[in-house]
Amino acid sequence: QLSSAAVCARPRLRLLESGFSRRYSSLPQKHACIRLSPAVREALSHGEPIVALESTIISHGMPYPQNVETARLVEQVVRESGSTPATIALFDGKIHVGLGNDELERLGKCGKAAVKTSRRDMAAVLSQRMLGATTVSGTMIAAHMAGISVFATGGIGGVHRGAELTMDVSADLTELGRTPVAVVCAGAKSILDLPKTLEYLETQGVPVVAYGETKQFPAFFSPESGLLAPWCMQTPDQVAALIKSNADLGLQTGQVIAVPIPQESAGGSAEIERAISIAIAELEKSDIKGKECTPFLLRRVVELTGGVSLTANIALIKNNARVASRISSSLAQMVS
Ligand code: PSU
Ligand code: MN
Repeated sequence: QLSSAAVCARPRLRLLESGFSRRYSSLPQKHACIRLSPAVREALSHGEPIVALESTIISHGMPYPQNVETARLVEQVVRESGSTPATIALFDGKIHVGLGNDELERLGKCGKAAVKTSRRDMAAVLSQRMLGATTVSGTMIAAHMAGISVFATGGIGGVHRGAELTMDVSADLTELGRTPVAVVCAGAKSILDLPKTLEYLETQGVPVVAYGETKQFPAFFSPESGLLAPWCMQTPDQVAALIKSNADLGLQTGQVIAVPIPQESAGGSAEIERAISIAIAELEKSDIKGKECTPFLLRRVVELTGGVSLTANIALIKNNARVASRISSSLAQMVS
């Protein structure tokens, strides 16, 4: 006696046996909820390099209009370094991979009224046809569905200070443990507990790579955190080979490629660290909880430094986009 689920599964099984899945598994047509931009579709179909970009950084990470300007600049950097940018956000019940100018503008203007969307929120935002800005975790899910394996952002979420009481651990970290996308970032902000963040990434089986002439895991605004990174690599080819080996092994884990902020943009880091301490003290006195914590801290640090942190933030994102674009180019050549 076959269950109805087994009966329904039969035609699909036949398709699998006929090689359907093997031939088409990396093409996203099978995901009806994805809408690729023409440029991204073109790049995917030719095996050309692509870099995914997140959108929470636009809606919740920076004020308008710098957020939209930065998003455009970052896309330009990706193009100039040889890859196609794919900024990801949720509009009208679809995952948009590659945004047009109007969509970027809509997202930037909407700001915090957009839903900050991590794994937990994806299905709810899509089903309710809301405007969703994807975090690192949400962007990784969408990038992987679209067949994109390199993603650039500013910083990843992590284990929050005091997590031993609050259990506030970013969904970015568990996503890195289950979704094979390389996240190129400037490490994590010292609003977080960085030693615990590295411990948690080890538990999740995520290789963390310090990129360039450094042995340390970078702390976003500062090139140094005082913590050694488990791996160090100096070239895009080395990182591309890591990503390829991970796939060859069939591992479903992502990678953190941590690029120190360029020296010339790191000047304000002492002032920024002071602002971070103040912002954390304010957070502790407030009743802000959960997913509102990170946006609150990001906003206060920008305000307290009078924009110094914003300038550094923009510089490091562009730098990460450049590195990601080169890694993606190297990977595309390696697998072609
Ligand atoms: N850290 C930053 N800038 C950001 C974020 C984190 O320095 O914009 C955003 C990213 O979208 C990240 C998310 O995925 O915040 C993590 O939020 P939470 O800590 O609530 O998991
Ligand atoms: Mn959290």
